[in-house]
Amino acid sequence: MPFFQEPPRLGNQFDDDPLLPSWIARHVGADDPIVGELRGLGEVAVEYYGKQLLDRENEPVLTQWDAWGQRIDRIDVSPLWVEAQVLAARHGMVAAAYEPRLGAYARTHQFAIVHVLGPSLDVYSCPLAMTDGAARTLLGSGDRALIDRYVPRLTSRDPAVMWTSGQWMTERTGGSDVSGSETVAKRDGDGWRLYGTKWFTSATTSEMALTLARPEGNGDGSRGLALFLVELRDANGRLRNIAVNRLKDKLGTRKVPTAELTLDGTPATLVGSPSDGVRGITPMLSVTRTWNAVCAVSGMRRGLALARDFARRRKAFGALLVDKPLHADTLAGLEAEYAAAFCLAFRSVELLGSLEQGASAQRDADERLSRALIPIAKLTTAKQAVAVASEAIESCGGAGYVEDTGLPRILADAQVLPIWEGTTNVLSLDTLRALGKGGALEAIRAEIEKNLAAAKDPGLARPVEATRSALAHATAWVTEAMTNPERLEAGARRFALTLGRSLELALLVGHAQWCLDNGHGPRLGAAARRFAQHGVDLIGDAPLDDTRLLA
Ligand code: MFK
Repeated sequence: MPFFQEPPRLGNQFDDDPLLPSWIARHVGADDPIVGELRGLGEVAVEYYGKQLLDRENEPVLTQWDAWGQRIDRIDVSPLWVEAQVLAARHGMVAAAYEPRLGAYARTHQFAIVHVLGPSLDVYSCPLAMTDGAARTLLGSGDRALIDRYVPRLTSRDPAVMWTSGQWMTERTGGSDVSGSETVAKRDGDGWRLYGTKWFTSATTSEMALTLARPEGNGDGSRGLALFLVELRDANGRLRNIAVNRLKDKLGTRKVPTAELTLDGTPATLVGSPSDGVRGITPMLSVTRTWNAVCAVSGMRRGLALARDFARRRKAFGALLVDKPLHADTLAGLEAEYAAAFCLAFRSVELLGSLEQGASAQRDADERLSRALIPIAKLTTAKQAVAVASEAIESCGGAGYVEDTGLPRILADAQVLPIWEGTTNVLSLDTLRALGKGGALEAIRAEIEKNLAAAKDPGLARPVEATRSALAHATAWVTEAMTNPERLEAGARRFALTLGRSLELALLVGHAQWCLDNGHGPRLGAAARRFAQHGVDLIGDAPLDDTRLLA
């Protein structure tokens, strides 16, 4: 009988997760009904992983013309995406965040669902993230008519009622610097109409979108942009003066129907004031960047679940891979990165939840912390997601590089995470901007110290020391670099990543101590020690003259 390798399999995606059950027990309660709900979803995730593999080759198709020559621009998504829309609504992947039962922990509930189920839904997280961001932006606008018309749809659990929303910011002039946006908004007797080309519009099948455009007569730059809401189709399902020029041929997220669009008199509704649209859309950015961090950790988790299982099925050189010291060492390092990233992503989630509830006496401090924590969490976890995905597929050997195993998609899909919603460099600069508002660095230091102070176990002493030392170095560096703008900007990424990794280690230490105290075992202490060993402090100036020679 010739040898055939068994493929890696998934177990229940809630029970098998080394972090989520203890995090829920600590923050929501081990007896809360969401534990049973998440366990049920852990099985749904396994079922849909199987469907995902079968659906692997189905991609969105754009049909621009019908048989009789009419321009129709219809996009058909993959069969799994059709099912994902129903699952996402029923399981409240957006709605759970807006439901009152868990108060400030509604966000933890929502993102736990996303974490368990999301990796089996072929990046349907993309339209959901933007839908959630649109609901939050409209609520923040205070415009009663818009809130009453759209928020109940965006946050519905009924698949027949729920709408998704896009977010159209990127034009040919730029995705990071949107100040040169060329889309013009003109006002006629019927209201506003938009004219221009949107270069990268994810999930074009959504029913509505939030977008930026420059009202005629407004000045140049981003201040002259305004925020608009577009309903894509009329009552007959026809696109409202929108042409889909083509779908993007992307490295990953291939199930997401990302398109180039031309708007030629598209009716739109102004959201907020007729200028300062970038500021108007920032609630969307905070929500989608939090989604990005959670999707980064859930992607890591999926890669590791498969790599761990493979190591228990695959024999080489006379033993299972899991029993080979070097293979076990490699997996342990990846698990430590995942554990640290999880803590930072879910702490961002918790802050978002407590800010949205509004009543906290801590509100000002939370606001300062959250403004800095969101870009830091997004950029740090996205980089980890790519590194972990790359190692996870490598740990499956050649199978990890062969498309019909489904494994290469994990890496290709992870690679979008440091790019969309703000690249690592753009978010590093955003971190500096957030710290520049005052009080944010102190809020980060207080957050780190609160978690380190909880550590009593002697096994956590080294991680505590590594965190304090990295934070002190980062604080000293930024204080000094502040006087030299070129040095500050050049070192912004190393600085932001040092804050990110220090926060991760502190939060991991805090959770490890809680686990020790509450019967959840010593595993996270091991993760903290291993993560500290990987290095937290990335500060260190590269001489600017060398940079000029090299770049
Ligand atoms: C799995 C998850 C899936 C997620 C869905 C993915 C969908 C993918 C579709 C896309 O990729 S859409 C494109 C995403 N593009 C970006 O995220 C843009 C990246 N660029 C930036 O973030 C730039 O920093 C930014 C465009 C915001 C800079 O613009 P400006 O014109 O230079 O704005 P400016 O002057 O810095 O900020 C304007 C105001 O907004 C300021 O307020 P004030 O006027 O009161 O001073 C800023 O403080 C404020 N602001 C800017 N960024 C903020 C913010 N406020 C809060 N949070 C922020 N992040």
